[in-house]
Amino acid sequence: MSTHTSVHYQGFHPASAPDFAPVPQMRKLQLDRLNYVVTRAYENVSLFQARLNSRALRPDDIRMLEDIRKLPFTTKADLRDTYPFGLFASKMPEVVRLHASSGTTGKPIVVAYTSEDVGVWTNAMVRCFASCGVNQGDVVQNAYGYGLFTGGLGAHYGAEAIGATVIPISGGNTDRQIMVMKDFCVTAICCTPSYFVHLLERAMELDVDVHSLPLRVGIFGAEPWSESMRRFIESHSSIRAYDIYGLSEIVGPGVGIECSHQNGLHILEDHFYPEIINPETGEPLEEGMEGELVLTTLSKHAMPMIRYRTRDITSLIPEPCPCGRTLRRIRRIARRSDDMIIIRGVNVFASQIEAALLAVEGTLPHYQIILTRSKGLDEMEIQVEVTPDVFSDKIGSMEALNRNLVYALEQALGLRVAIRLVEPRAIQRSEGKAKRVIDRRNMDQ
Ligand code: DLL
Repeated sequence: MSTHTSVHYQGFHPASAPDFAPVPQMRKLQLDRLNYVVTRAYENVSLFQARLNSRALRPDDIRMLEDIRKLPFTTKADLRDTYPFGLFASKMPEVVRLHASSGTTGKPIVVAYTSEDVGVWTNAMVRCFASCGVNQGDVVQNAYGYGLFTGGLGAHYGAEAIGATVIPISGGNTDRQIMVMKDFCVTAICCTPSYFVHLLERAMELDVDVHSLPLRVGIFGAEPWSESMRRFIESHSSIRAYDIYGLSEIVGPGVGIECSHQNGLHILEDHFYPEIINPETGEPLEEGMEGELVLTTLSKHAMPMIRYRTRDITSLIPEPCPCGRTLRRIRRIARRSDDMIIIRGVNVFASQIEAALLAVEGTLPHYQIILTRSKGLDEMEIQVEVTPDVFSDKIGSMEALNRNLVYALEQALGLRVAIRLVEPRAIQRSEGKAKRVIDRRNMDQ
């Protein structure tokens, strides 16, 4: 019999100990690591050194955590301007891995890892899997893309390190994914939420009853998704759908993860220090207020990121989480500060549209927002797929659904928009991040 009294936290793994560290201990660790990373960046990254010098700042001016606010922000433009290796703090022989993110315009951004950094990332991902109840004995189908995208290898290393059996299937080849899911007794899947919805629909077409499979956990991220999407996924399968957050510039997946309470994402803040700022002024916001997430890497070597402006909009949740983790939580990321659509003077986000659409019975979570410009005026049309029942029913039910949707969207957006109901499968499926907005405004002038 054990002489220890053991506290049983759900989803605990030995690597998860920092998740439950007392807050003062965590703050001390963060300050120590911040001092190290600022010194390292100052000594090795000329852009950072020049910026500190121009503010007459030295690394030892950082005496407490709040002093982080004195430091300059880093932006995506900095990564582009110094492409490819300008922000590296390690010499190439120490770099064991490069990843890149394509972005929507221009050159990709390149990110680097030493072997210690790969260790940090793996540690973060092990804790993410543990938090979602994935452990040794699980069979993990990793359908995030392998390659320059961080999703595939990030999830792979974490799943393998926790002792699960990993199936490195990558994205795509949907019929084979379903065969593997069934034949290999998969218990957990990692992919984008939009791709999982596609897998569910294809399984149905192939007469595979997903409810009867051992699949019980989904770890979904890399794109915004809504609570309504979670309800759709959880009711069309027997899984619990967890939100995972991350970005290449910081590490990849594993910056934040939900726990069994599925109410906000814990930031692995011994590695990634979060702040929320007003995106217009750059001023820090009080806990609980919504703004732009700014992250500082505390333990990476090859590419320390100091006060990186993610453009992701969220807020810190002030209340402690009932799971016992002391790591602070952010609310799910529903939008980015740079993906706002302005239509006739009204600000609109794709996530608001998704939530409104899915609240109306008869629609499927496949939709696209088409922006056009006619005679100098911006127009928005939302194309949304309807269920086969609605589609094959009388014209009357399509018209009624259209009216309901126009009303639901008007309530949600404060704007009357055109809706086009399309047949199931009319909207192209993606294997990774879904493309929700098609902007033809500059083509139609
Ligand atoms: O998407 C890393 C990742 C892979 C995260 C797999 C989760 C799972 P990037 O391609 O650099 O990296 O894109 C990062 O995607 O700034 C967010 O805008 C968005 N994003 C990532 N996760 C979420 C999420 C990966 N859970 C950008 N919810 C980020 C909403 C997300 N948006």
